[in-house]
Amino acid sequence: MEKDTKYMSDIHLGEYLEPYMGKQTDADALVFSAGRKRESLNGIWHYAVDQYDTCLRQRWFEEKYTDENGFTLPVDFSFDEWPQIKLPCNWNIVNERYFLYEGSMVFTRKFRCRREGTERVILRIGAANYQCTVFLNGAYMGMHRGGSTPFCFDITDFLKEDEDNRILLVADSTRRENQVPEKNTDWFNYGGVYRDIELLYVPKVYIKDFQVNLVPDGTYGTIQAKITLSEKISSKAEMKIEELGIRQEVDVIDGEGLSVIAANPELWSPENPKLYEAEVYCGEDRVSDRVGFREIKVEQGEILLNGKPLFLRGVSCHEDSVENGRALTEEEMTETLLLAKQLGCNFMRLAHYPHSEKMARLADEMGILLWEEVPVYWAIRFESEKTYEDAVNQLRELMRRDFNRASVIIWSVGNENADTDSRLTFMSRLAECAHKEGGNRLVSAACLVNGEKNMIEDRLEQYLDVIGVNEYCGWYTPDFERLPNLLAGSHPDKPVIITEFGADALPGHHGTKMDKGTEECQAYVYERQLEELRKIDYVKGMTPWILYDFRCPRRTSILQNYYNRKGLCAEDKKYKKMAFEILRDFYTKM
Ligand code: GCB
Repeated sequence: MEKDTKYMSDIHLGEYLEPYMGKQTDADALVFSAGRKRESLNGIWHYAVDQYDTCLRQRWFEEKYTDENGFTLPVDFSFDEWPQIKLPCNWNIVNERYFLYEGSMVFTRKFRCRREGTERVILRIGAANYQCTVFLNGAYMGMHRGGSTPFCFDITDFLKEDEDNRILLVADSTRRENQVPEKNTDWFNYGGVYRDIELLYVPKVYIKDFQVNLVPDGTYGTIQAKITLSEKISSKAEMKIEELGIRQEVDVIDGEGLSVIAANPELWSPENPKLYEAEVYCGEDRVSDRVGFREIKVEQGEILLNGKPLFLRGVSCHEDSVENGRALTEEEMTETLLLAKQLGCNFMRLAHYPHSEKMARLADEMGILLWEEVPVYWAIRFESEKTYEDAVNQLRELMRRDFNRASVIIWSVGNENADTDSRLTFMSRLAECAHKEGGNRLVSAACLVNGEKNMIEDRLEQYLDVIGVNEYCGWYTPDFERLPNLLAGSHPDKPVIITEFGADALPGHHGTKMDKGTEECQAYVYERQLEELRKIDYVKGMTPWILYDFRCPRRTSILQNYYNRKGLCAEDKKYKKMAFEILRDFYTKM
């Protein structure tokens, strides 16, 4: 990028974003982070609303206070005098004035960094919605697209030792046409840097990625470990799982090492979520992870976990809280998982974007199987290659982040997308990528029903292992008789998960089962749905919509008050609607 700032001309540039776009970080830049020396940059930052993107137009990050001749320049920022905010967070919730703000917000702070010897320093940001540009000490590090996945930059060469470093982030939550998701969704567009901001300290040559899993060959007797180094060198690594007596030397050739080890781990399952500490040593580096070993597959219409048929007693869930928006605390995540357990669930659908990586870690610990999804939601630009690159990168970042999570058994490549040719090409490519890079998981998508034929029929099915079906009989489709007809008239050759059904109910609002918006009406929809779904052999799971009410700008009726009210619980996650008990009863008697 050109350095020189022309104060008067820069602000008039229409294409001011262009120069930033060329330096986009992606899944390949992610650095394995578990078990590493790290330092948190969470905490107090200074911030300013930057509605017109002046920081990027005028390059505030260069912090130029005088010109070449020493004349004082006018500046439109005061980094260290700006108000303070505690990151990570969603600004919409932290300050009521920004509740509906969508656009850029600039965040900055100073930090000191104590690097030892030749250590390198990687900046890792857990998530920033949607676009985030990153600057350090006046230099542009790069940008990231995608509002829910982590990203990394090696910032070593720009760091100052023993003095303050200035970091500056511009998080831009603008909804745009060419993004994933698009402009229109059914959830709240929370802005901000809302997951952990950290520095990872790594040796000069480091372990870039470590993937470990049970080999899915039906023997449950082999573990596989894949080690990727930051450089294409040859070396030796060691993989240890003390509890299993494993200490295995791994040959690393051209930066890659693969080891296949005979072992008999206790298998991970919801009933027995057994985890082991796995460590890798290579040169000066060491990483570790708590991992479970399990096998998932589909055979003859059954979903098999560790060889045994499984019914997925699930529920869908958004990442949303009254107090914290999408920046859930670990306590809130635990509360959500416990709520699902109370409901009798062994499975959750984390809709419609990657939830926090902590959620998957907690699910590993607590024994809840997961469906994870990328926000290829409703209508996006399926014909655009740029949009595809964005979508596939988000998928790859998610898969890389959660590769070692035993709980994650399904990658979903999207939700409710009309069955057009361009969508088929787009999403089949995503499914292929998930099969190739996603480890031992099933690939799915939440598909629409063919309404005209009233059939489960979508051309994408041929690329999926399990078919997700969203149907709203009794709600959006008022005629309930369509449900038995739909189920009886469809002959899918793969297991089906009913990924959505449901109805809105305002907590505490009562009436008859015919009164929309009452708890009785929602409960009735659940009763009728369960009565029909239980009879169908090919239905191997369900994730009704949804565990708790969540904020949604589209929902403006008096009963909704900007909330999607299809929750089984109210937005406080405490109040349980009548339908909660109906589903709980169904699941616990199964
Ligand atoms: C759907 C969507 C989900 C919505 C839900 C609803 O089919 O997949 O994102 O929130 O319906 O409540 O309308």
